[in-house]
Amino acid sequence: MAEHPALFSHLVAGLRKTREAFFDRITHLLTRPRLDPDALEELEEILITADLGMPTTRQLLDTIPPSISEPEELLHFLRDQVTDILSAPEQSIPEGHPHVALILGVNGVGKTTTIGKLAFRGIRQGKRVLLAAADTFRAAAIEQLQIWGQRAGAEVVAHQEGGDPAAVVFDALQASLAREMDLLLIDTAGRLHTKKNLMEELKKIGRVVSRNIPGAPHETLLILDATTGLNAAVQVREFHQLMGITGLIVTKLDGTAKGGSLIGIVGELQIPVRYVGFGEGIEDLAPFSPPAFAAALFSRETRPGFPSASTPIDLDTRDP
Ligand SMILES: Nc1nc2c(ncn2[C@@H]2O[C@H](COP(=O)(O)OP(=O)(O)OP(=O)(O)O)[C@@H](O)[C@H]2O)c(=O)[nH]1
Ligand SMILES: [Mg+2]
Repeated sequence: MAEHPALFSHLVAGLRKTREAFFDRITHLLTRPRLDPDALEELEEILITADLGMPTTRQLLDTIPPSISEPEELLHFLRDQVTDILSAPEQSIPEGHPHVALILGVNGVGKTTTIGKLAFRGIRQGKRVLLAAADTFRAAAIEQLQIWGQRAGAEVVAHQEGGDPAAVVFDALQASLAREMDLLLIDTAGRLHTKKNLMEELKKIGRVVSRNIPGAPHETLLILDATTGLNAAVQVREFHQLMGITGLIVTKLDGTAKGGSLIGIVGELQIPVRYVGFGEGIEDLAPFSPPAFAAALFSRETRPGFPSASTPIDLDTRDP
């Protein structure tokens, strides 16, 4: 599809910092003539520093076949392994009409911005998209979502600040049925996974959704800020335990060298990444495709055998 090459080069650009801190170090390491134990030790250090975490680092190192002696071969091997790790979790998404996606995460990770981007994407695909302003807690959160709604061309259901988020969600569910929406995106207030009462509020929202639309929410998406690195794993565990996270969206990849943490988190927790965000603009979001992500990390325009930024890579285009 026409958007793929452009989107891919956008992703390559967004991952620049991670690539510099991680894969450029690996390619530097590979200027050694042979893969001796010293080189492997250095590789281990690079992977750990890049926030892949111990289990995933070990997994990668332990699977390097002894037959590999050429540095270039190692790079190909690592790229394939990273693709495999990222592809491992099951990725099935139930159909729904409207398709209801509940968006969760700790404060400031990019939930509202991501909803704006997702809405824009859906509308560009010809969908009818409704947004639910269920962050009634933070001042100006409702207005912020309304601004994103305007930018994207999506309608917004909102109540007053301080209102009951579950009541907003109820109204939005009814409206999305009545107005025959294709996609309902529910914005929620940022909350720390350690705050019990706020986490209970999420459960209540979840109950309202499932009672009003059978099979919904079709997706419960946890937003992670890539700058948090591997420390975000605890958020995934806690939110998953409570709400059953079906997918992750990793934002702010453009501002961090810690993009490698995504590999560690997926490797360890086996929850698929659905989208990645790499900028504040409405188009700075790509559906997550493991081969495209691995290729973007390892892409070397001047190096033969590596996909360049202009190589069309099939980015996944599943809904929403
Ligand atoms: N560079 C960059 N900034 C981002 C990205 N996504 C979001 N942001 C910025 O992160 C900040 C917080 O974004 P919000 O969308 O308000 O985050 P939130 O999770 O809704 O925040 P709360 O509702 O307060 O919990 C804003 O300044 C966004 O512009 C991204 O992919 N890249
Ligand atoms: Mg928000």
